[in-house]
Amino acid sequence: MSHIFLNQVGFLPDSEKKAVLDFAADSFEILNSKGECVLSGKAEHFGTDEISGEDTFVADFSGLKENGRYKICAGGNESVSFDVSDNVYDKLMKDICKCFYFLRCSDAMDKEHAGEFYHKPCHMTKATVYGEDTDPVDVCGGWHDAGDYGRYSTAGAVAVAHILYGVRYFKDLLKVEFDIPKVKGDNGDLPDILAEVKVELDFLMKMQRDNGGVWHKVTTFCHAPFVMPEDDQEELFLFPVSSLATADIAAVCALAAGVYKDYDSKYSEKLLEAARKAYKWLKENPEPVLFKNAEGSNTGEYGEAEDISNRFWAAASFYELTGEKNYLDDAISLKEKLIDFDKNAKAKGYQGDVFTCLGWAEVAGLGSLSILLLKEENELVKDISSRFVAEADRLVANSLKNGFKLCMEAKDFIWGSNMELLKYLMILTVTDKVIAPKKEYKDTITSGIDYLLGCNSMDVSYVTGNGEKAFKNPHLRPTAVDDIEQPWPGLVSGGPNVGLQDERAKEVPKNSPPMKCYYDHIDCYSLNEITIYWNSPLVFVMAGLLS
Ligand code: G3I
Ligand code: 9MR
Ligand code: ZN
Repeated sequence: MSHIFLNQVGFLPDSEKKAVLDFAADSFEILNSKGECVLSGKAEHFGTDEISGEDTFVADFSGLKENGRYKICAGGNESVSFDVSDNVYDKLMKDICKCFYFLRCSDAMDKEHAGEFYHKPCHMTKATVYGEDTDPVDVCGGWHDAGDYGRYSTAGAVAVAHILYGVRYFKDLLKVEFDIPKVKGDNGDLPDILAEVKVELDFLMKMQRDNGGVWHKVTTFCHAPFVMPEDDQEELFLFPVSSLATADIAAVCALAAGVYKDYDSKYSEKLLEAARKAYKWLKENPEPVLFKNAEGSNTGEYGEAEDISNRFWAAASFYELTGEKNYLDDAISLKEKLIDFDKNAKAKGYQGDVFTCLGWAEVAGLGSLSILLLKEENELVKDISSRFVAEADRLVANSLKNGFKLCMEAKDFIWGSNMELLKYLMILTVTDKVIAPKKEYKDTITSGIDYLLGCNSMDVSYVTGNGEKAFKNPHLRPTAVDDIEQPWPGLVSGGPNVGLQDERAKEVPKNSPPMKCYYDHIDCYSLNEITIYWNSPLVFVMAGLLS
């Protein structure tokens, strides 16, 4: 069967526009909604590559700038309809933000705002402190992490960070409205995005012990079966404090203190106090306290090889907030320490420069985002800037190696590959917007969004409800059991993963190319789960794209 792969949502009028064909066509035509041809051209042969498994032909129709709904036709094949408009991503933006509301835990949801996706109060019992004989603790609130019902401190901090850095870099994100309950601030209602993020911040602060250390996670001992959240009634456990969680909470609360200052000064002070307590704990505990699951427990581990990147993020975030020199000194010495660690690391969970890593494990890049917000020119700012430029150039070079102009390599197709992509798009966005604007960066971002929304050899949009062939079967417990035909819109799939790390994934044909190691099946947690920190980088990237 022949395919015309393209972004199934559509394009901004001034962006590059292309479709990728897996067949040769003498010409292609763009038809408007009346069926009239408004543009034609020839699809150029690109050839094969290492990731897509296709011999590709590229139809460039960047000249199409007029608002409207169109299709592309070539060689007797017709694409899905797509739009060209300044508002083309408005629905997507609302959807990807509203997802966090649908993932709310406890009793923070109401029928008016949740509609058919409402769930009853869940996980309201106090949590047992694992391995200790202390009183159970109230840690109600926050967002469910993903397809499972765990709540994990580092994952939560990173998701919040993507969004709040989005707010810091791109103010218009504060204008996005997505129909959630209003929350009062100092001068009227908080912007929706800050009201939603506050839900997770409130929870993250509850995860802090009196001595400043932060519990790594709160989950049942093992993953719940496929049930609604209110029916998951097993005992909740708070698993041990880690320096990873403590540093991430120090960093994100300092970041948030700066953001909420202008909207709710008392809340900002509370955040700052939590951040300072966490930082003090880090100083008192200079040795890494990493994390391993308790014997027999199978909920998310979120293990990391080092805590230096987390401490670097905390120091950088504090320096950006306070301007106090001791934090800059800390950031500089942690940077040297991380460079040393990185040099000797055997298995690296990332490609490229560690100071551009924006994931749940390596978070030094989040520290870099704080450094790049500084209004001063110092050696650290210069060094981080040049690392971002080098990484952005590496990504542009990657994009020239395949017909999809995708900035990924074969080794990026791991569990959560769509996040690998989105982290790259964040780097390109920051480099393009605040360091060294370049058309190539912008075009590579566009190609990445195109890939996510359907211009890929799976011919699928990886965002639910967005695109005619959007994936429909996320590994997401409520979706599995709620008897509603479609999942809620705006969920980002983990995406192709050559590791095929679950039973159902073994049904993917052997030796499939990286881009095709995917299956839209509810069982496929290693290919098709959703998480808060796969949605959050898309919020950042879209905010940049629309600014
Ligand atoms: O670091 C190695 C790298 O060196 C190697 O080249 C590559 C090849 O497979 O693998 C890399 O490690 C992968 C790691 O993610 C990188 O981030 C592992 O194989 C892979 O198993 C691991 O997957 C993580 C998964 O949990 C299993 O631990 C995902 O990143 C992470 O997003 C996911 O998180 C889960 C939570 O545990 C529970 N909640 C849902 C959530 C999403 O699935
Ligand atoms: O549903 C779980 C998913 O959220 C996790 O990412 C994944 C890896 O930790 O585990 C899933 O739960 C599976 C469990 O680990 C093993 N039995 C099957 C569960 C999914 O049906
Ligand atoms: Zn819950």
